[in-house]
Amino acid sequence: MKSTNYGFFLCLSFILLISCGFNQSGKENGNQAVVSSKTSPAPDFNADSAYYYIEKQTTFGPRVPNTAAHVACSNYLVSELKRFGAHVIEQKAELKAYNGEILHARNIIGSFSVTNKDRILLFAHWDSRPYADHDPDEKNHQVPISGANDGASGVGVLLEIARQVGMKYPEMGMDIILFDAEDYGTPDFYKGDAGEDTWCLGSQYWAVNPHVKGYTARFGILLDMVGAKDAFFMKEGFSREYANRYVEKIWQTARQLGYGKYFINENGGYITDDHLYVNRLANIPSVDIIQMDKNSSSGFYEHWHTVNDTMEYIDKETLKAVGQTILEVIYNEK
Ligand code: AHN
Ligand code: ZN
Repeated sequence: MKSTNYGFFLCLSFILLISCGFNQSGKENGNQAVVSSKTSPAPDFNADSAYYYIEKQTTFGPRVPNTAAHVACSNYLVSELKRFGAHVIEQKAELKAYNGEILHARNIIGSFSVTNKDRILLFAHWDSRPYADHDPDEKNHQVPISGANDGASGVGVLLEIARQVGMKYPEMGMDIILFDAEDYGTPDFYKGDAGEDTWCLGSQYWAVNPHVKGYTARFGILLDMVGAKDAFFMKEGFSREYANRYVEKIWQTARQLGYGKYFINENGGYITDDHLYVNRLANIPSVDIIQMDKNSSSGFYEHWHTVNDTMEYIDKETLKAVGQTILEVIYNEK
């Protein structure tokens, strides 16, 4: 009698074990596989949290160098990174703009596992453009932009990644760099003689003056304009040229997570962005995740460099697709 009872319970627990195992093995959603959190070491990216960080940045007003809003926002970004447990360095630099103006710039570097030699670098620009020079209304061309997508979206996603990394460290060391003075490039209306390389001043400075002597990373990922509804990211040209292995890894990871409608499996054009200088001057193979659209008049998303680059057009699903893909890449790198 006793032995039959044991047999029954043994059998029952075996059935329970098996059914639990099936529940954990990831479900199918249409034909897009959804990777279960149980099969991946990556934490869940919280898009509400990223959205909040984006909105918060815009409340300071346009983050244009040499303004009070710019200083206030940089203090906020530094304090958030510290709150998440990062070791933070503020790299101050006086940078010359296209018109000769001196910009009081700050690159903000947040590091996790500083003694680990195997590192991943994530970056975005945190300043916003002083001119809406692509606005359909010419009266707006001198108006600074809110830059919810152009600037704040990449930073918001990186802050949420920093929060997650602070709670559970990946195997790799990690640095997040928020570059300044990316978007102070020569405006279309400028009649004077502008020099070369007037965009990406903060990253150009950092790439030749890294925050740590001899700094390097296995690879880098730049997030630029990653928050628009129905955004799509093509494989950018310089990224393919310098870091194709990582382009493939990122786009494949996104597909596996079911985000193939955002990460299009097609080649896009070449864009001068912060990653170009990190690739060329710092020799770190870096990928730009950026919304380019060769069918739009600007070459980018609809509200690029207009007064309408506001929170209204920021979409949490896009933030989730980008943030979860990056977390997946980071936590599976050994
Ligand atoms: C050029 O227009 C050459 N580069 C633009 C890069 C950029 C501007 N990213 C955000 N705003
Ligand atoms: Zn811009």
